[in-house]
Amino acid sequence: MKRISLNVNGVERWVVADPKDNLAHVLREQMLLTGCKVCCEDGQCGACTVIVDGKPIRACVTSMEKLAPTARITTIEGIGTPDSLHPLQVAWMAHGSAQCGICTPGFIMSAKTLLDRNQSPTREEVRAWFNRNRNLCRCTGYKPLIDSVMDAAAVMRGEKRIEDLVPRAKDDGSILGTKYIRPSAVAKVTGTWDFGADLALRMPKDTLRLALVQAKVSHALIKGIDTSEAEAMPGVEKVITWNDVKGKNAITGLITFPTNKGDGWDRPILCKDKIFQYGDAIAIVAADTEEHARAAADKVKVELEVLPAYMSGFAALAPDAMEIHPGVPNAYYEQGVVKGEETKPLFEKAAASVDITTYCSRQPHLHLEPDCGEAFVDEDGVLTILSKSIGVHLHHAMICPGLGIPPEKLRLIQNPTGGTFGYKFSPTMEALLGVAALSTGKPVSLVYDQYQNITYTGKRSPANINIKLACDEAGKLTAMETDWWLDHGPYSEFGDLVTLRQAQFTGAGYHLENIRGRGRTVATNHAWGSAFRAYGSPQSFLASEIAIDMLAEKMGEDPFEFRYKNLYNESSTTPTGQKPEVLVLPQLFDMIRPKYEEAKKRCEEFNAANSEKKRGVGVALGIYGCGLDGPDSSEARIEITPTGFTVYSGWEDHGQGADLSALTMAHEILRKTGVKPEQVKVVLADTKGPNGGPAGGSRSNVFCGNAIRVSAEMMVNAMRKEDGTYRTYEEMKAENIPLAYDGKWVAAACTDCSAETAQGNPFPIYMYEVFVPEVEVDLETGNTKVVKFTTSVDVGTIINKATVDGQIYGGLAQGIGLALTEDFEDLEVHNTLRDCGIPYPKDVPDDIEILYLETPRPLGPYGAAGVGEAPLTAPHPAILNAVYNACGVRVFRVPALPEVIKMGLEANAGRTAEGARQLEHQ
Ligand code: MCN
Ligand code: FES
Ligand code: FES
Repeated sequence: MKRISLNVNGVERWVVADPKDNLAHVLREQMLLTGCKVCCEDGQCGACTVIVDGKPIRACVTSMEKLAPTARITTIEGIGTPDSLHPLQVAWMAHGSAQCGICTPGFIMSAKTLLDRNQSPTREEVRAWFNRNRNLCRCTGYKPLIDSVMDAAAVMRGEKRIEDLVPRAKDDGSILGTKYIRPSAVAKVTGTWDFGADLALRMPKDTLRLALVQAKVSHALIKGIDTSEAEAMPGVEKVITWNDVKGKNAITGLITFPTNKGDGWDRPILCKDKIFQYGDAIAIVAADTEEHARAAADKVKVELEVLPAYMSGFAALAPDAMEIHPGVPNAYYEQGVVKGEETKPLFEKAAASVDITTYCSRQPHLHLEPDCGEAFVDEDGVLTILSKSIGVHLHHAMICPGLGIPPEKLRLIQNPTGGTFGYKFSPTMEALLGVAALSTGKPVSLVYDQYQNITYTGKRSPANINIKLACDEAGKLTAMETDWWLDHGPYSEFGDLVTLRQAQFTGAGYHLENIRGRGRTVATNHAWGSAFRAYGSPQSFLASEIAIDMLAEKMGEDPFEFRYKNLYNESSTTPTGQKPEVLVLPQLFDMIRPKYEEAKKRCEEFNAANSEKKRGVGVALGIYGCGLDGPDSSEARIEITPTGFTVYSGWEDHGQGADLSALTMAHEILRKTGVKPEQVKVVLADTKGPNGGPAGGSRSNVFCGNAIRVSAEMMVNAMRKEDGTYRTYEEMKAENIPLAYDGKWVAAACTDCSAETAQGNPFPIYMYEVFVPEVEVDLETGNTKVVKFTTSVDVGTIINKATVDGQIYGGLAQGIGLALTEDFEDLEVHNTLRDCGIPYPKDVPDDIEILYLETPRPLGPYGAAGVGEAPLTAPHPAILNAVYNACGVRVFRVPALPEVIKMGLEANAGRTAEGARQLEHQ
């Protein structure tokens, strides 16, 4: 320990710290300057960037002893306050650049050092700067961040006024469809938005810090757990095992399909007899500090009998594979598709057909904020769990029986959340926090490091899909056959649903009336399958959007026009036999056609001038439903207060902007009373409040939005006087009129899809998108980059323009990662953000063009659909189709790593040489 003088934000201060400790730790934990966020603790993400003597420094890898005694440190807390914001902070808010906000302070600090040196950077210079300083963002696709820096620079040069950056309400006071700023933006850009790890530092003194004892193998029997040495370690309060769990000690997946062969209670809270996957929690150590808890966790001895690990669907389906859950076959759910005529005769008389197999990877979510949470028992004896949950009511039902407490004694609240992209549709640590708080009787906190976060949270379920597609002489699709399996890891929660998604979306978008297919959900010992943005559809579209490209080629037609003539028409139904709610695909194709033609020309010109690199353009369409599948509903409540209104909604915020959305949905009706947006307060995601349903399936804008709209209408109706004016709060009270209104919205016409045929009407509303990327392939190395991305999108009426733009940019960036770099397969390799292939700024093009069609949806609030998942439905087959167009290499699996493309190039070259030889012999 050493007494160290630090100049922080212009003030000389003293700390007593370990010189070996890192600056981020000291700033956060000793000085409580939690605007310095820590996500990777490995110099990979830039979230912890602070300024030291004018340079951007990653504080997590800067030890205290490395700091010069004269070092002047600036943190986000030192560059602006809510009343006096730096131009970068205003620009960040104005462009919706703080989505989840976990990366925001780091980016702003990094950008400040650039603008302090150069007030006129080019966009490329800004991108290169962020890339060099390892600033990562998983939400925005980077483009809005560059826009923000350019605008801030213009303000600093005196060319723009800061107030001109701030989007305004329309003349009539409405904020619908504007770029109005989200209520949480000021806190996010000033570093005061307290994420779970920040909150952990602000918990009461007696809070116990938790560490997990986790499995280091993927499949084993537990023969014994010895906690004695750990219990004697310094600071340890308790070592908790399965024996301390009062309930069923299992998390239920709420299986809704009677055809599932398991009972849904296959995921232990704390493992008792068996390890099912790497990282499984075996015990929890509760201690006075995190360091003590982790040190003691290392001393828990677990005796194991290691079993063969089935790390893929291929392995788990092998005839000699043992049952991962004894008594339940590894292929535990089957889904059929039966639509229209028998397909076999149609294939026999087809003019052309293709038969391919595609494999979509175990894409990791790579949200930057590691999983974290807190729990305590409140003064009413209610166990209260704070976490990143994006389904507080859902998780309540999933974990309550396992904990063994009555439902009314459990409350879940969502913390400010640094991105989830769906992994938090599954409960992660909620039950562990609950068990620890109950068994110690003290408040607890648990914060994963990035390694735990990556290795022990759910992933996208890999799917292996065989698809056959046929067309007639006119190039019209006649039949499709599919056969697939989906590797869902060891836990069945929602496994049936993602298997059903293959039936719902493979071949979607086309007039395709005859389909036969069969798929299975397979248990393996790899990471458990959780929801991931566009849930299930990237697997489907990888198959059908490559197959249709190949069929077009067989028919000698342009892939764009071949698709165009096969799109949904007035008489079409979806693969599940549902009539599309709007017909927009032809218009989306018409809008983007000129861009496609320009792109083809650009690529031809580039290719004529270059021999070492080749460019190509691809196309794919993507569709996704808004809703949970079948019957679904949402509730909300609006209360009038002396100063305005409070909106209560279950709308969980991953970073997509639920606060602003709930405000906009309510204000659009409430504004009739003269209320301003800033007078409407929003309270979200608490099981004590209304059940909005989970923020998954791009459903919240439609479902929570409608429920809020209904509540607002009820409120306004109650406030309306006979003369058409509105009562005040005081008048409502004086007249004894209720002050709060509960709205509910139900998707009344939706029905479940059958397990045998997949036929049904699962979603009330769909989102539609067409993807046209341009790629450049290095013929020597196989290295591929996306140089431009154009997309046309219909997500109904736009509720907030900055939000929707941001959702699309961010989703496309994840699609680029999915196509080219991201994976979670090898536990030895894929365990950091960088090694899992997360795209840095240089990996995502700045040239992204979005063309909007706003077709109002009859059932959408103000005509809106959702948007979150549309951009990740099918950007990756579009990219693979572009790779083929560029260099003739067909890749059938993602990620299409350089070595895969290189192998294809070499094989093609071999084939070409062989062909030339054969010609010579003729
Ligand atoms: N929206 C809009 N106008 C429309 C449609 C939507 O302004 N016509 C806005 C909504 O008001 C909302 C956002 O777009 O702010 C997304 O709406 P919606 O598609 O209904 O999705 P949810 O609110 O239910 O959010 C979940 C969705 C999903 S399923 C994942 S996964 C996801 C996503 O959104 N994860 C995200 N977006 C994310 N964005 C960030 N930054 N971080 C994540 O983890
Ligand atoms: Fe420091 Fe990631 S670079 S937390
Ligand atoms: Fe950048 Fe979420 S806003 S990671």
